[in-house]
Amino acid sequence: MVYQWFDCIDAHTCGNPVRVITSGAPALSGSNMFERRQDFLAHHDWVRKALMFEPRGHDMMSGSILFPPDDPANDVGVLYVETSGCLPMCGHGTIGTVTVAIEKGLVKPKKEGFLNLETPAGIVKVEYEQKEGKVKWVKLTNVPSFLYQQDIPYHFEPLGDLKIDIAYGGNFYAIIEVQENFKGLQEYTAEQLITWSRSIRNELNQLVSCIHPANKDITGLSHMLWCGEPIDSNNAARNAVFYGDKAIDRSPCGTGTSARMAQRYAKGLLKKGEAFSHESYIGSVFEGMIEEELDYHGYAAIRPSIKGWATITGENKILVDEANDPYAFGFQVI
Ligand code: PYC
Repeated sequence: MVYQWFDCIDAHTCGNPVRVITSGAPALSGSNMFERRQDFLAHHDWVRKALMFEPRGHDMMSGSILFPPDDPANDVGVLYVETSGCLPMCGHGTIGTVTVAIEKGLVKPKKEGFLNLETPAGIVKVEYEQKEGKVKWVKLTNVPSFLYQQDIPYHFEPLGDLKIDIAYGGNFYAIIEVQENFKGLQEYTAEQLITWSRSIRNELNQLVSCIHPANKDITGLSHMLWCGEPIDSNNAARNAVFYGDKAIDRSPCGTGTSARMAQRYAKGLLKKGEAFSHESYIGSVFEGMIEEELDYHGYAAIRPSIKGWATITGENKILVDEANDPYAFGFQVI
């Protein structure tokens, strides 16, 4: 019978939750974060469900667990946990995790203002600024990101004929730009976007096989990115990312922004060094930039950076008590 306390520090990145689990999480086997992720999913996934799902979490909940790095040249390893599973990479999760780790002294950077993170998707370099104890901003330089497939014709009732792009930015994204039969996310309710996303994602996964060119175990279209007009016309664009079964990202989504920048780069709409300020559903903003152009397994890829902020909201001591709680391992209402 599981009886386990977990210490967590709760935060949010531009509106989206990040729960950093600081004690109670299992030790994992594997020689890198991708292998540890596989071990976690195979043997310890109850921890994720207990801490992300209701009644201890909610539909948007996501978080992380920190590990010592495999390569001593790096600062820390990060496992991302959320309602939909363990993402290879999470941008808002990284910004929140770094903010918590630095402000609470969980990680001692080898060089002040810089961290090298080992994530399941690869090495992510981070810069941050701390003033009077508070981390003001975090900028991450993401894994290679690329347009995977372009202009996939797709008929969807009630919208009609659509053209959809698929791009990778640490996760695979279907991107639905404003077009004749999709007027922009501002014209629809969050409920509509969620319901449509679920069915389009299912069908696209039957039509297109998404397999990462360098890691055949990173598969599947997991996220839907709907585009629209920015609320603040100073920003380049707005997006709503659907993930899990019911969630719209409250942040502008780091891996989604990376995927969208890669898509725009491949279409000649964004150049190296050009700023890309990306708004979320609630109007919060990530600053994106193409740091590097690269040929990645035959794809015209980029290495994007994403800059944003996070703030701690509380400290949380959470109990999972199997003997006394029928919902110890959580539930979802879908
Ligand atoms: O920021 O990369 C991100 C992310 C993925 C899912 C929710 N947020």
